[in-house]
Amino acid sequence: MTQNIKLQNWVKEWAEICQPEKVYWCDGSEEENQRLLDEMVASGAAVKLNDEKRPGSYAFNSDPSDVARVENRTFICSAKKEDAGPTNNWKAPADMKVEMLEKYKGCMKGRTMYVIPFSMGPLGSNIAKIGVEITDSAYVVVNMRIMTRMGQAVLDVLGNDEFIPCIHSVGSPLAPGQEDVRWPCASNIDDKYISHFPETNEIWSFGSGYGGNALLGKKCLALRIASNMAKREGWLAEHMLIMGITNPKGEKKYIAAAFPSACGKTNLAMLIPTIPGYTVETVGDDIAWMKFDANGVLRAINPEAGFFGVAPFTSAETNPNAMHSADKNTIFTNVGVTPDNDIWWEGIGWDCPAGTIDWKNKLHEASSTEAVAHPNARFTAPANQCPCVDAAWEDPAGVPISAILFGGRRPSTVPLVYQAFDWNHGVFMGSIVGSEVTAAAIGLKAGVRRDPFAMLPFCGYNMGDYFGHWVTVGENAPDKSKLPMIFNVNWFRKSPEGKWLWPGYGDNIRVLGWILDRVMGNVDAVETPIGFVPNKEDINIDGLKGQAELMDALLEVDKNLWLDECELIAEHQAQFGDSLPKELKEQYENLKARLA
Ligand code: TSX
Ligand code: MN
Repeated sequence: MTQNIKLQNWVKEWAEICQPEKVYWCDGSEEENQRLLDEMVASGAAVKLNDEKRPGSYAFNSDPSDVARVENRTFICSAKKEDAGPTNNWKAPADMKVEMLEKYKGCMKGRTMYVIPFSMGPLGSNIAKIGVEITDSAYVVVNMRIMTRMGQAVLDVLGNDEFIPCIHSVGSPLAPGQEDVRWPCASNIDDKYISHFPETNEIWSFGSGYGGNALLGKKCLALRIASNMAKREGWLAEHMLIMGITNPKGEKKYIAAAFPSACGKTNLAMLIPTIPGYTVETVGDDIAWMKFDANGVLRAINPEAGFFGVAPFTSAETNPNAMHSADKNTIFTNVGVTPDNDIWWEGIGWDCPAGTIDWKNKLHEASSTEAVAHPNARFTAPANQCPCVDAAWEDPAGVPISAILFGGRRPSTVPLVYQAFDWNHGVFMGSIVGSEVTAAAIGLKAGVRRDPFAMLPFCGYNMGDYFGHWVTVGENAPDKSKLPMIFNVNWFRKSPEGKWLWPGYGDNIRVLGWILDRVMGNVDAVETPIGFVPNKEDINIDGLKGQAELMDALLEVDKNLWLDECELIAEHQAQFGDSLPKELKEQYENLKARLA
């Protein structure tokens, strides 16, 4: 329990609005967790998986309409529209609250209101932020228990301090005697809202029970709200993995990396090096909070406690460490369940057993072309179960960041790796991150979707101002010589015939090795108009058959393609209008001049 009057009053206030059958304060204990899971198995919402194969693990299937984040229903409710910027949906805070309060009235009838105190970041760390989520979903409770530090211990640390209030409802009240469905949610997309009030640090979510829409500590708090706090307070809240890399000499460096979705961020975070002598260890796979320490070193923490990873095509082949993270005590959502209560998904590495039930709860026929798992199916797994989790992953001081990587899927134009000339050039690099989008890309020029800093769906304020904040962080760095070096990587370059030019996966250590050598000043590089590119003999390709012949194409900087790219960059920059920092306009002009 808590003596925090503000918290007590806030919960009371929302109980009056939502009218739940009862209010339950989560203590985060093992017994509580087991009781909720047992209740969900009894109600048919969850399947308990085979205790021999998947101890402590459960499978849930969502409503077919509630399978992913809803970007067109995600709102930044700042007082001024321009503070949300051109890339966010905006509504005035008061208007949004009036509209949503109508929805929340009586929305928890017949349900339990759970109160979840949670900490993003190690409990008691001065970098950590405490939130409290109110929800009517027990599924949210058991997921938050994996993804955050949750329960009574958080209330003890909170005392009478401020917390970030997060309100969530699946928006599906039960009439007396009405039987529940397996996955309650609002049936109409226009009844879903993921709203953020950055000026008052509030999150209001309604109508969806899925992932980032409902586990409010993650994208909503640790990115959209935290990015606002970070701007105000002079630090960085980023959509980045954090990993430690040790070279054969035993020298260890940490890097942070941002990639748009479907680029294999979790795979990189847990990479198994193919060159002997290198080690990779994981601090986080999704979010980094970074601040300068007293010595002027930029240090990063992972505010999360688990992985909410995409399941399909995760396998012993592509990511054994992710597979082992999910060996036990894991929640699976929208995967197939086999007759012996194991899980299955496309690309898991073995054939689908006969009698598997698909994510829509239907028997999967061998002849069927329908997916067994939804493409956005997930595993929720505790980070401390990751075989390669870094020893410092919970260090409240964070880990020192030596390099920041950006990247995307770029079949042409962008070399395997190149390094920014300086901080502002690196900020420019982050601001033009883009990734190839296929089929659905009709109408999009060159098939590149820009996703600056991989933050397009997660920046909680004007993206132009966000670029400016990155420039300011560099300007205000206590010691500019200690700023991380910035790189762009591209594992996805193809030959004109459409063949991958780089093997990727564990072989990416060969690129990370070069990056470490650059950081330590061990290797020189070729200065090109776009940045420093490796001398091809400095990328270790020992043991890669046929790779030597591909290195020129892989590292090539084609001036004409880059001049075409400049046209696209100009268009991209134009959308930010006056909010685009002059430094980035300058970077663009400089790039064009170097290409001329
Ligand atoms: O995750 C990926 N990474 C990063 C790994 C640390 N993927 C999967 C992307 C979807 C999530 C990759 N796909 C990577 C990569 O580096 N590279 C590729 C492209 C690729 C795919 C298959 C091959 C090579 C490259 N296979 C052969 O060459 C045999
Ligand atoms: Mn992410």
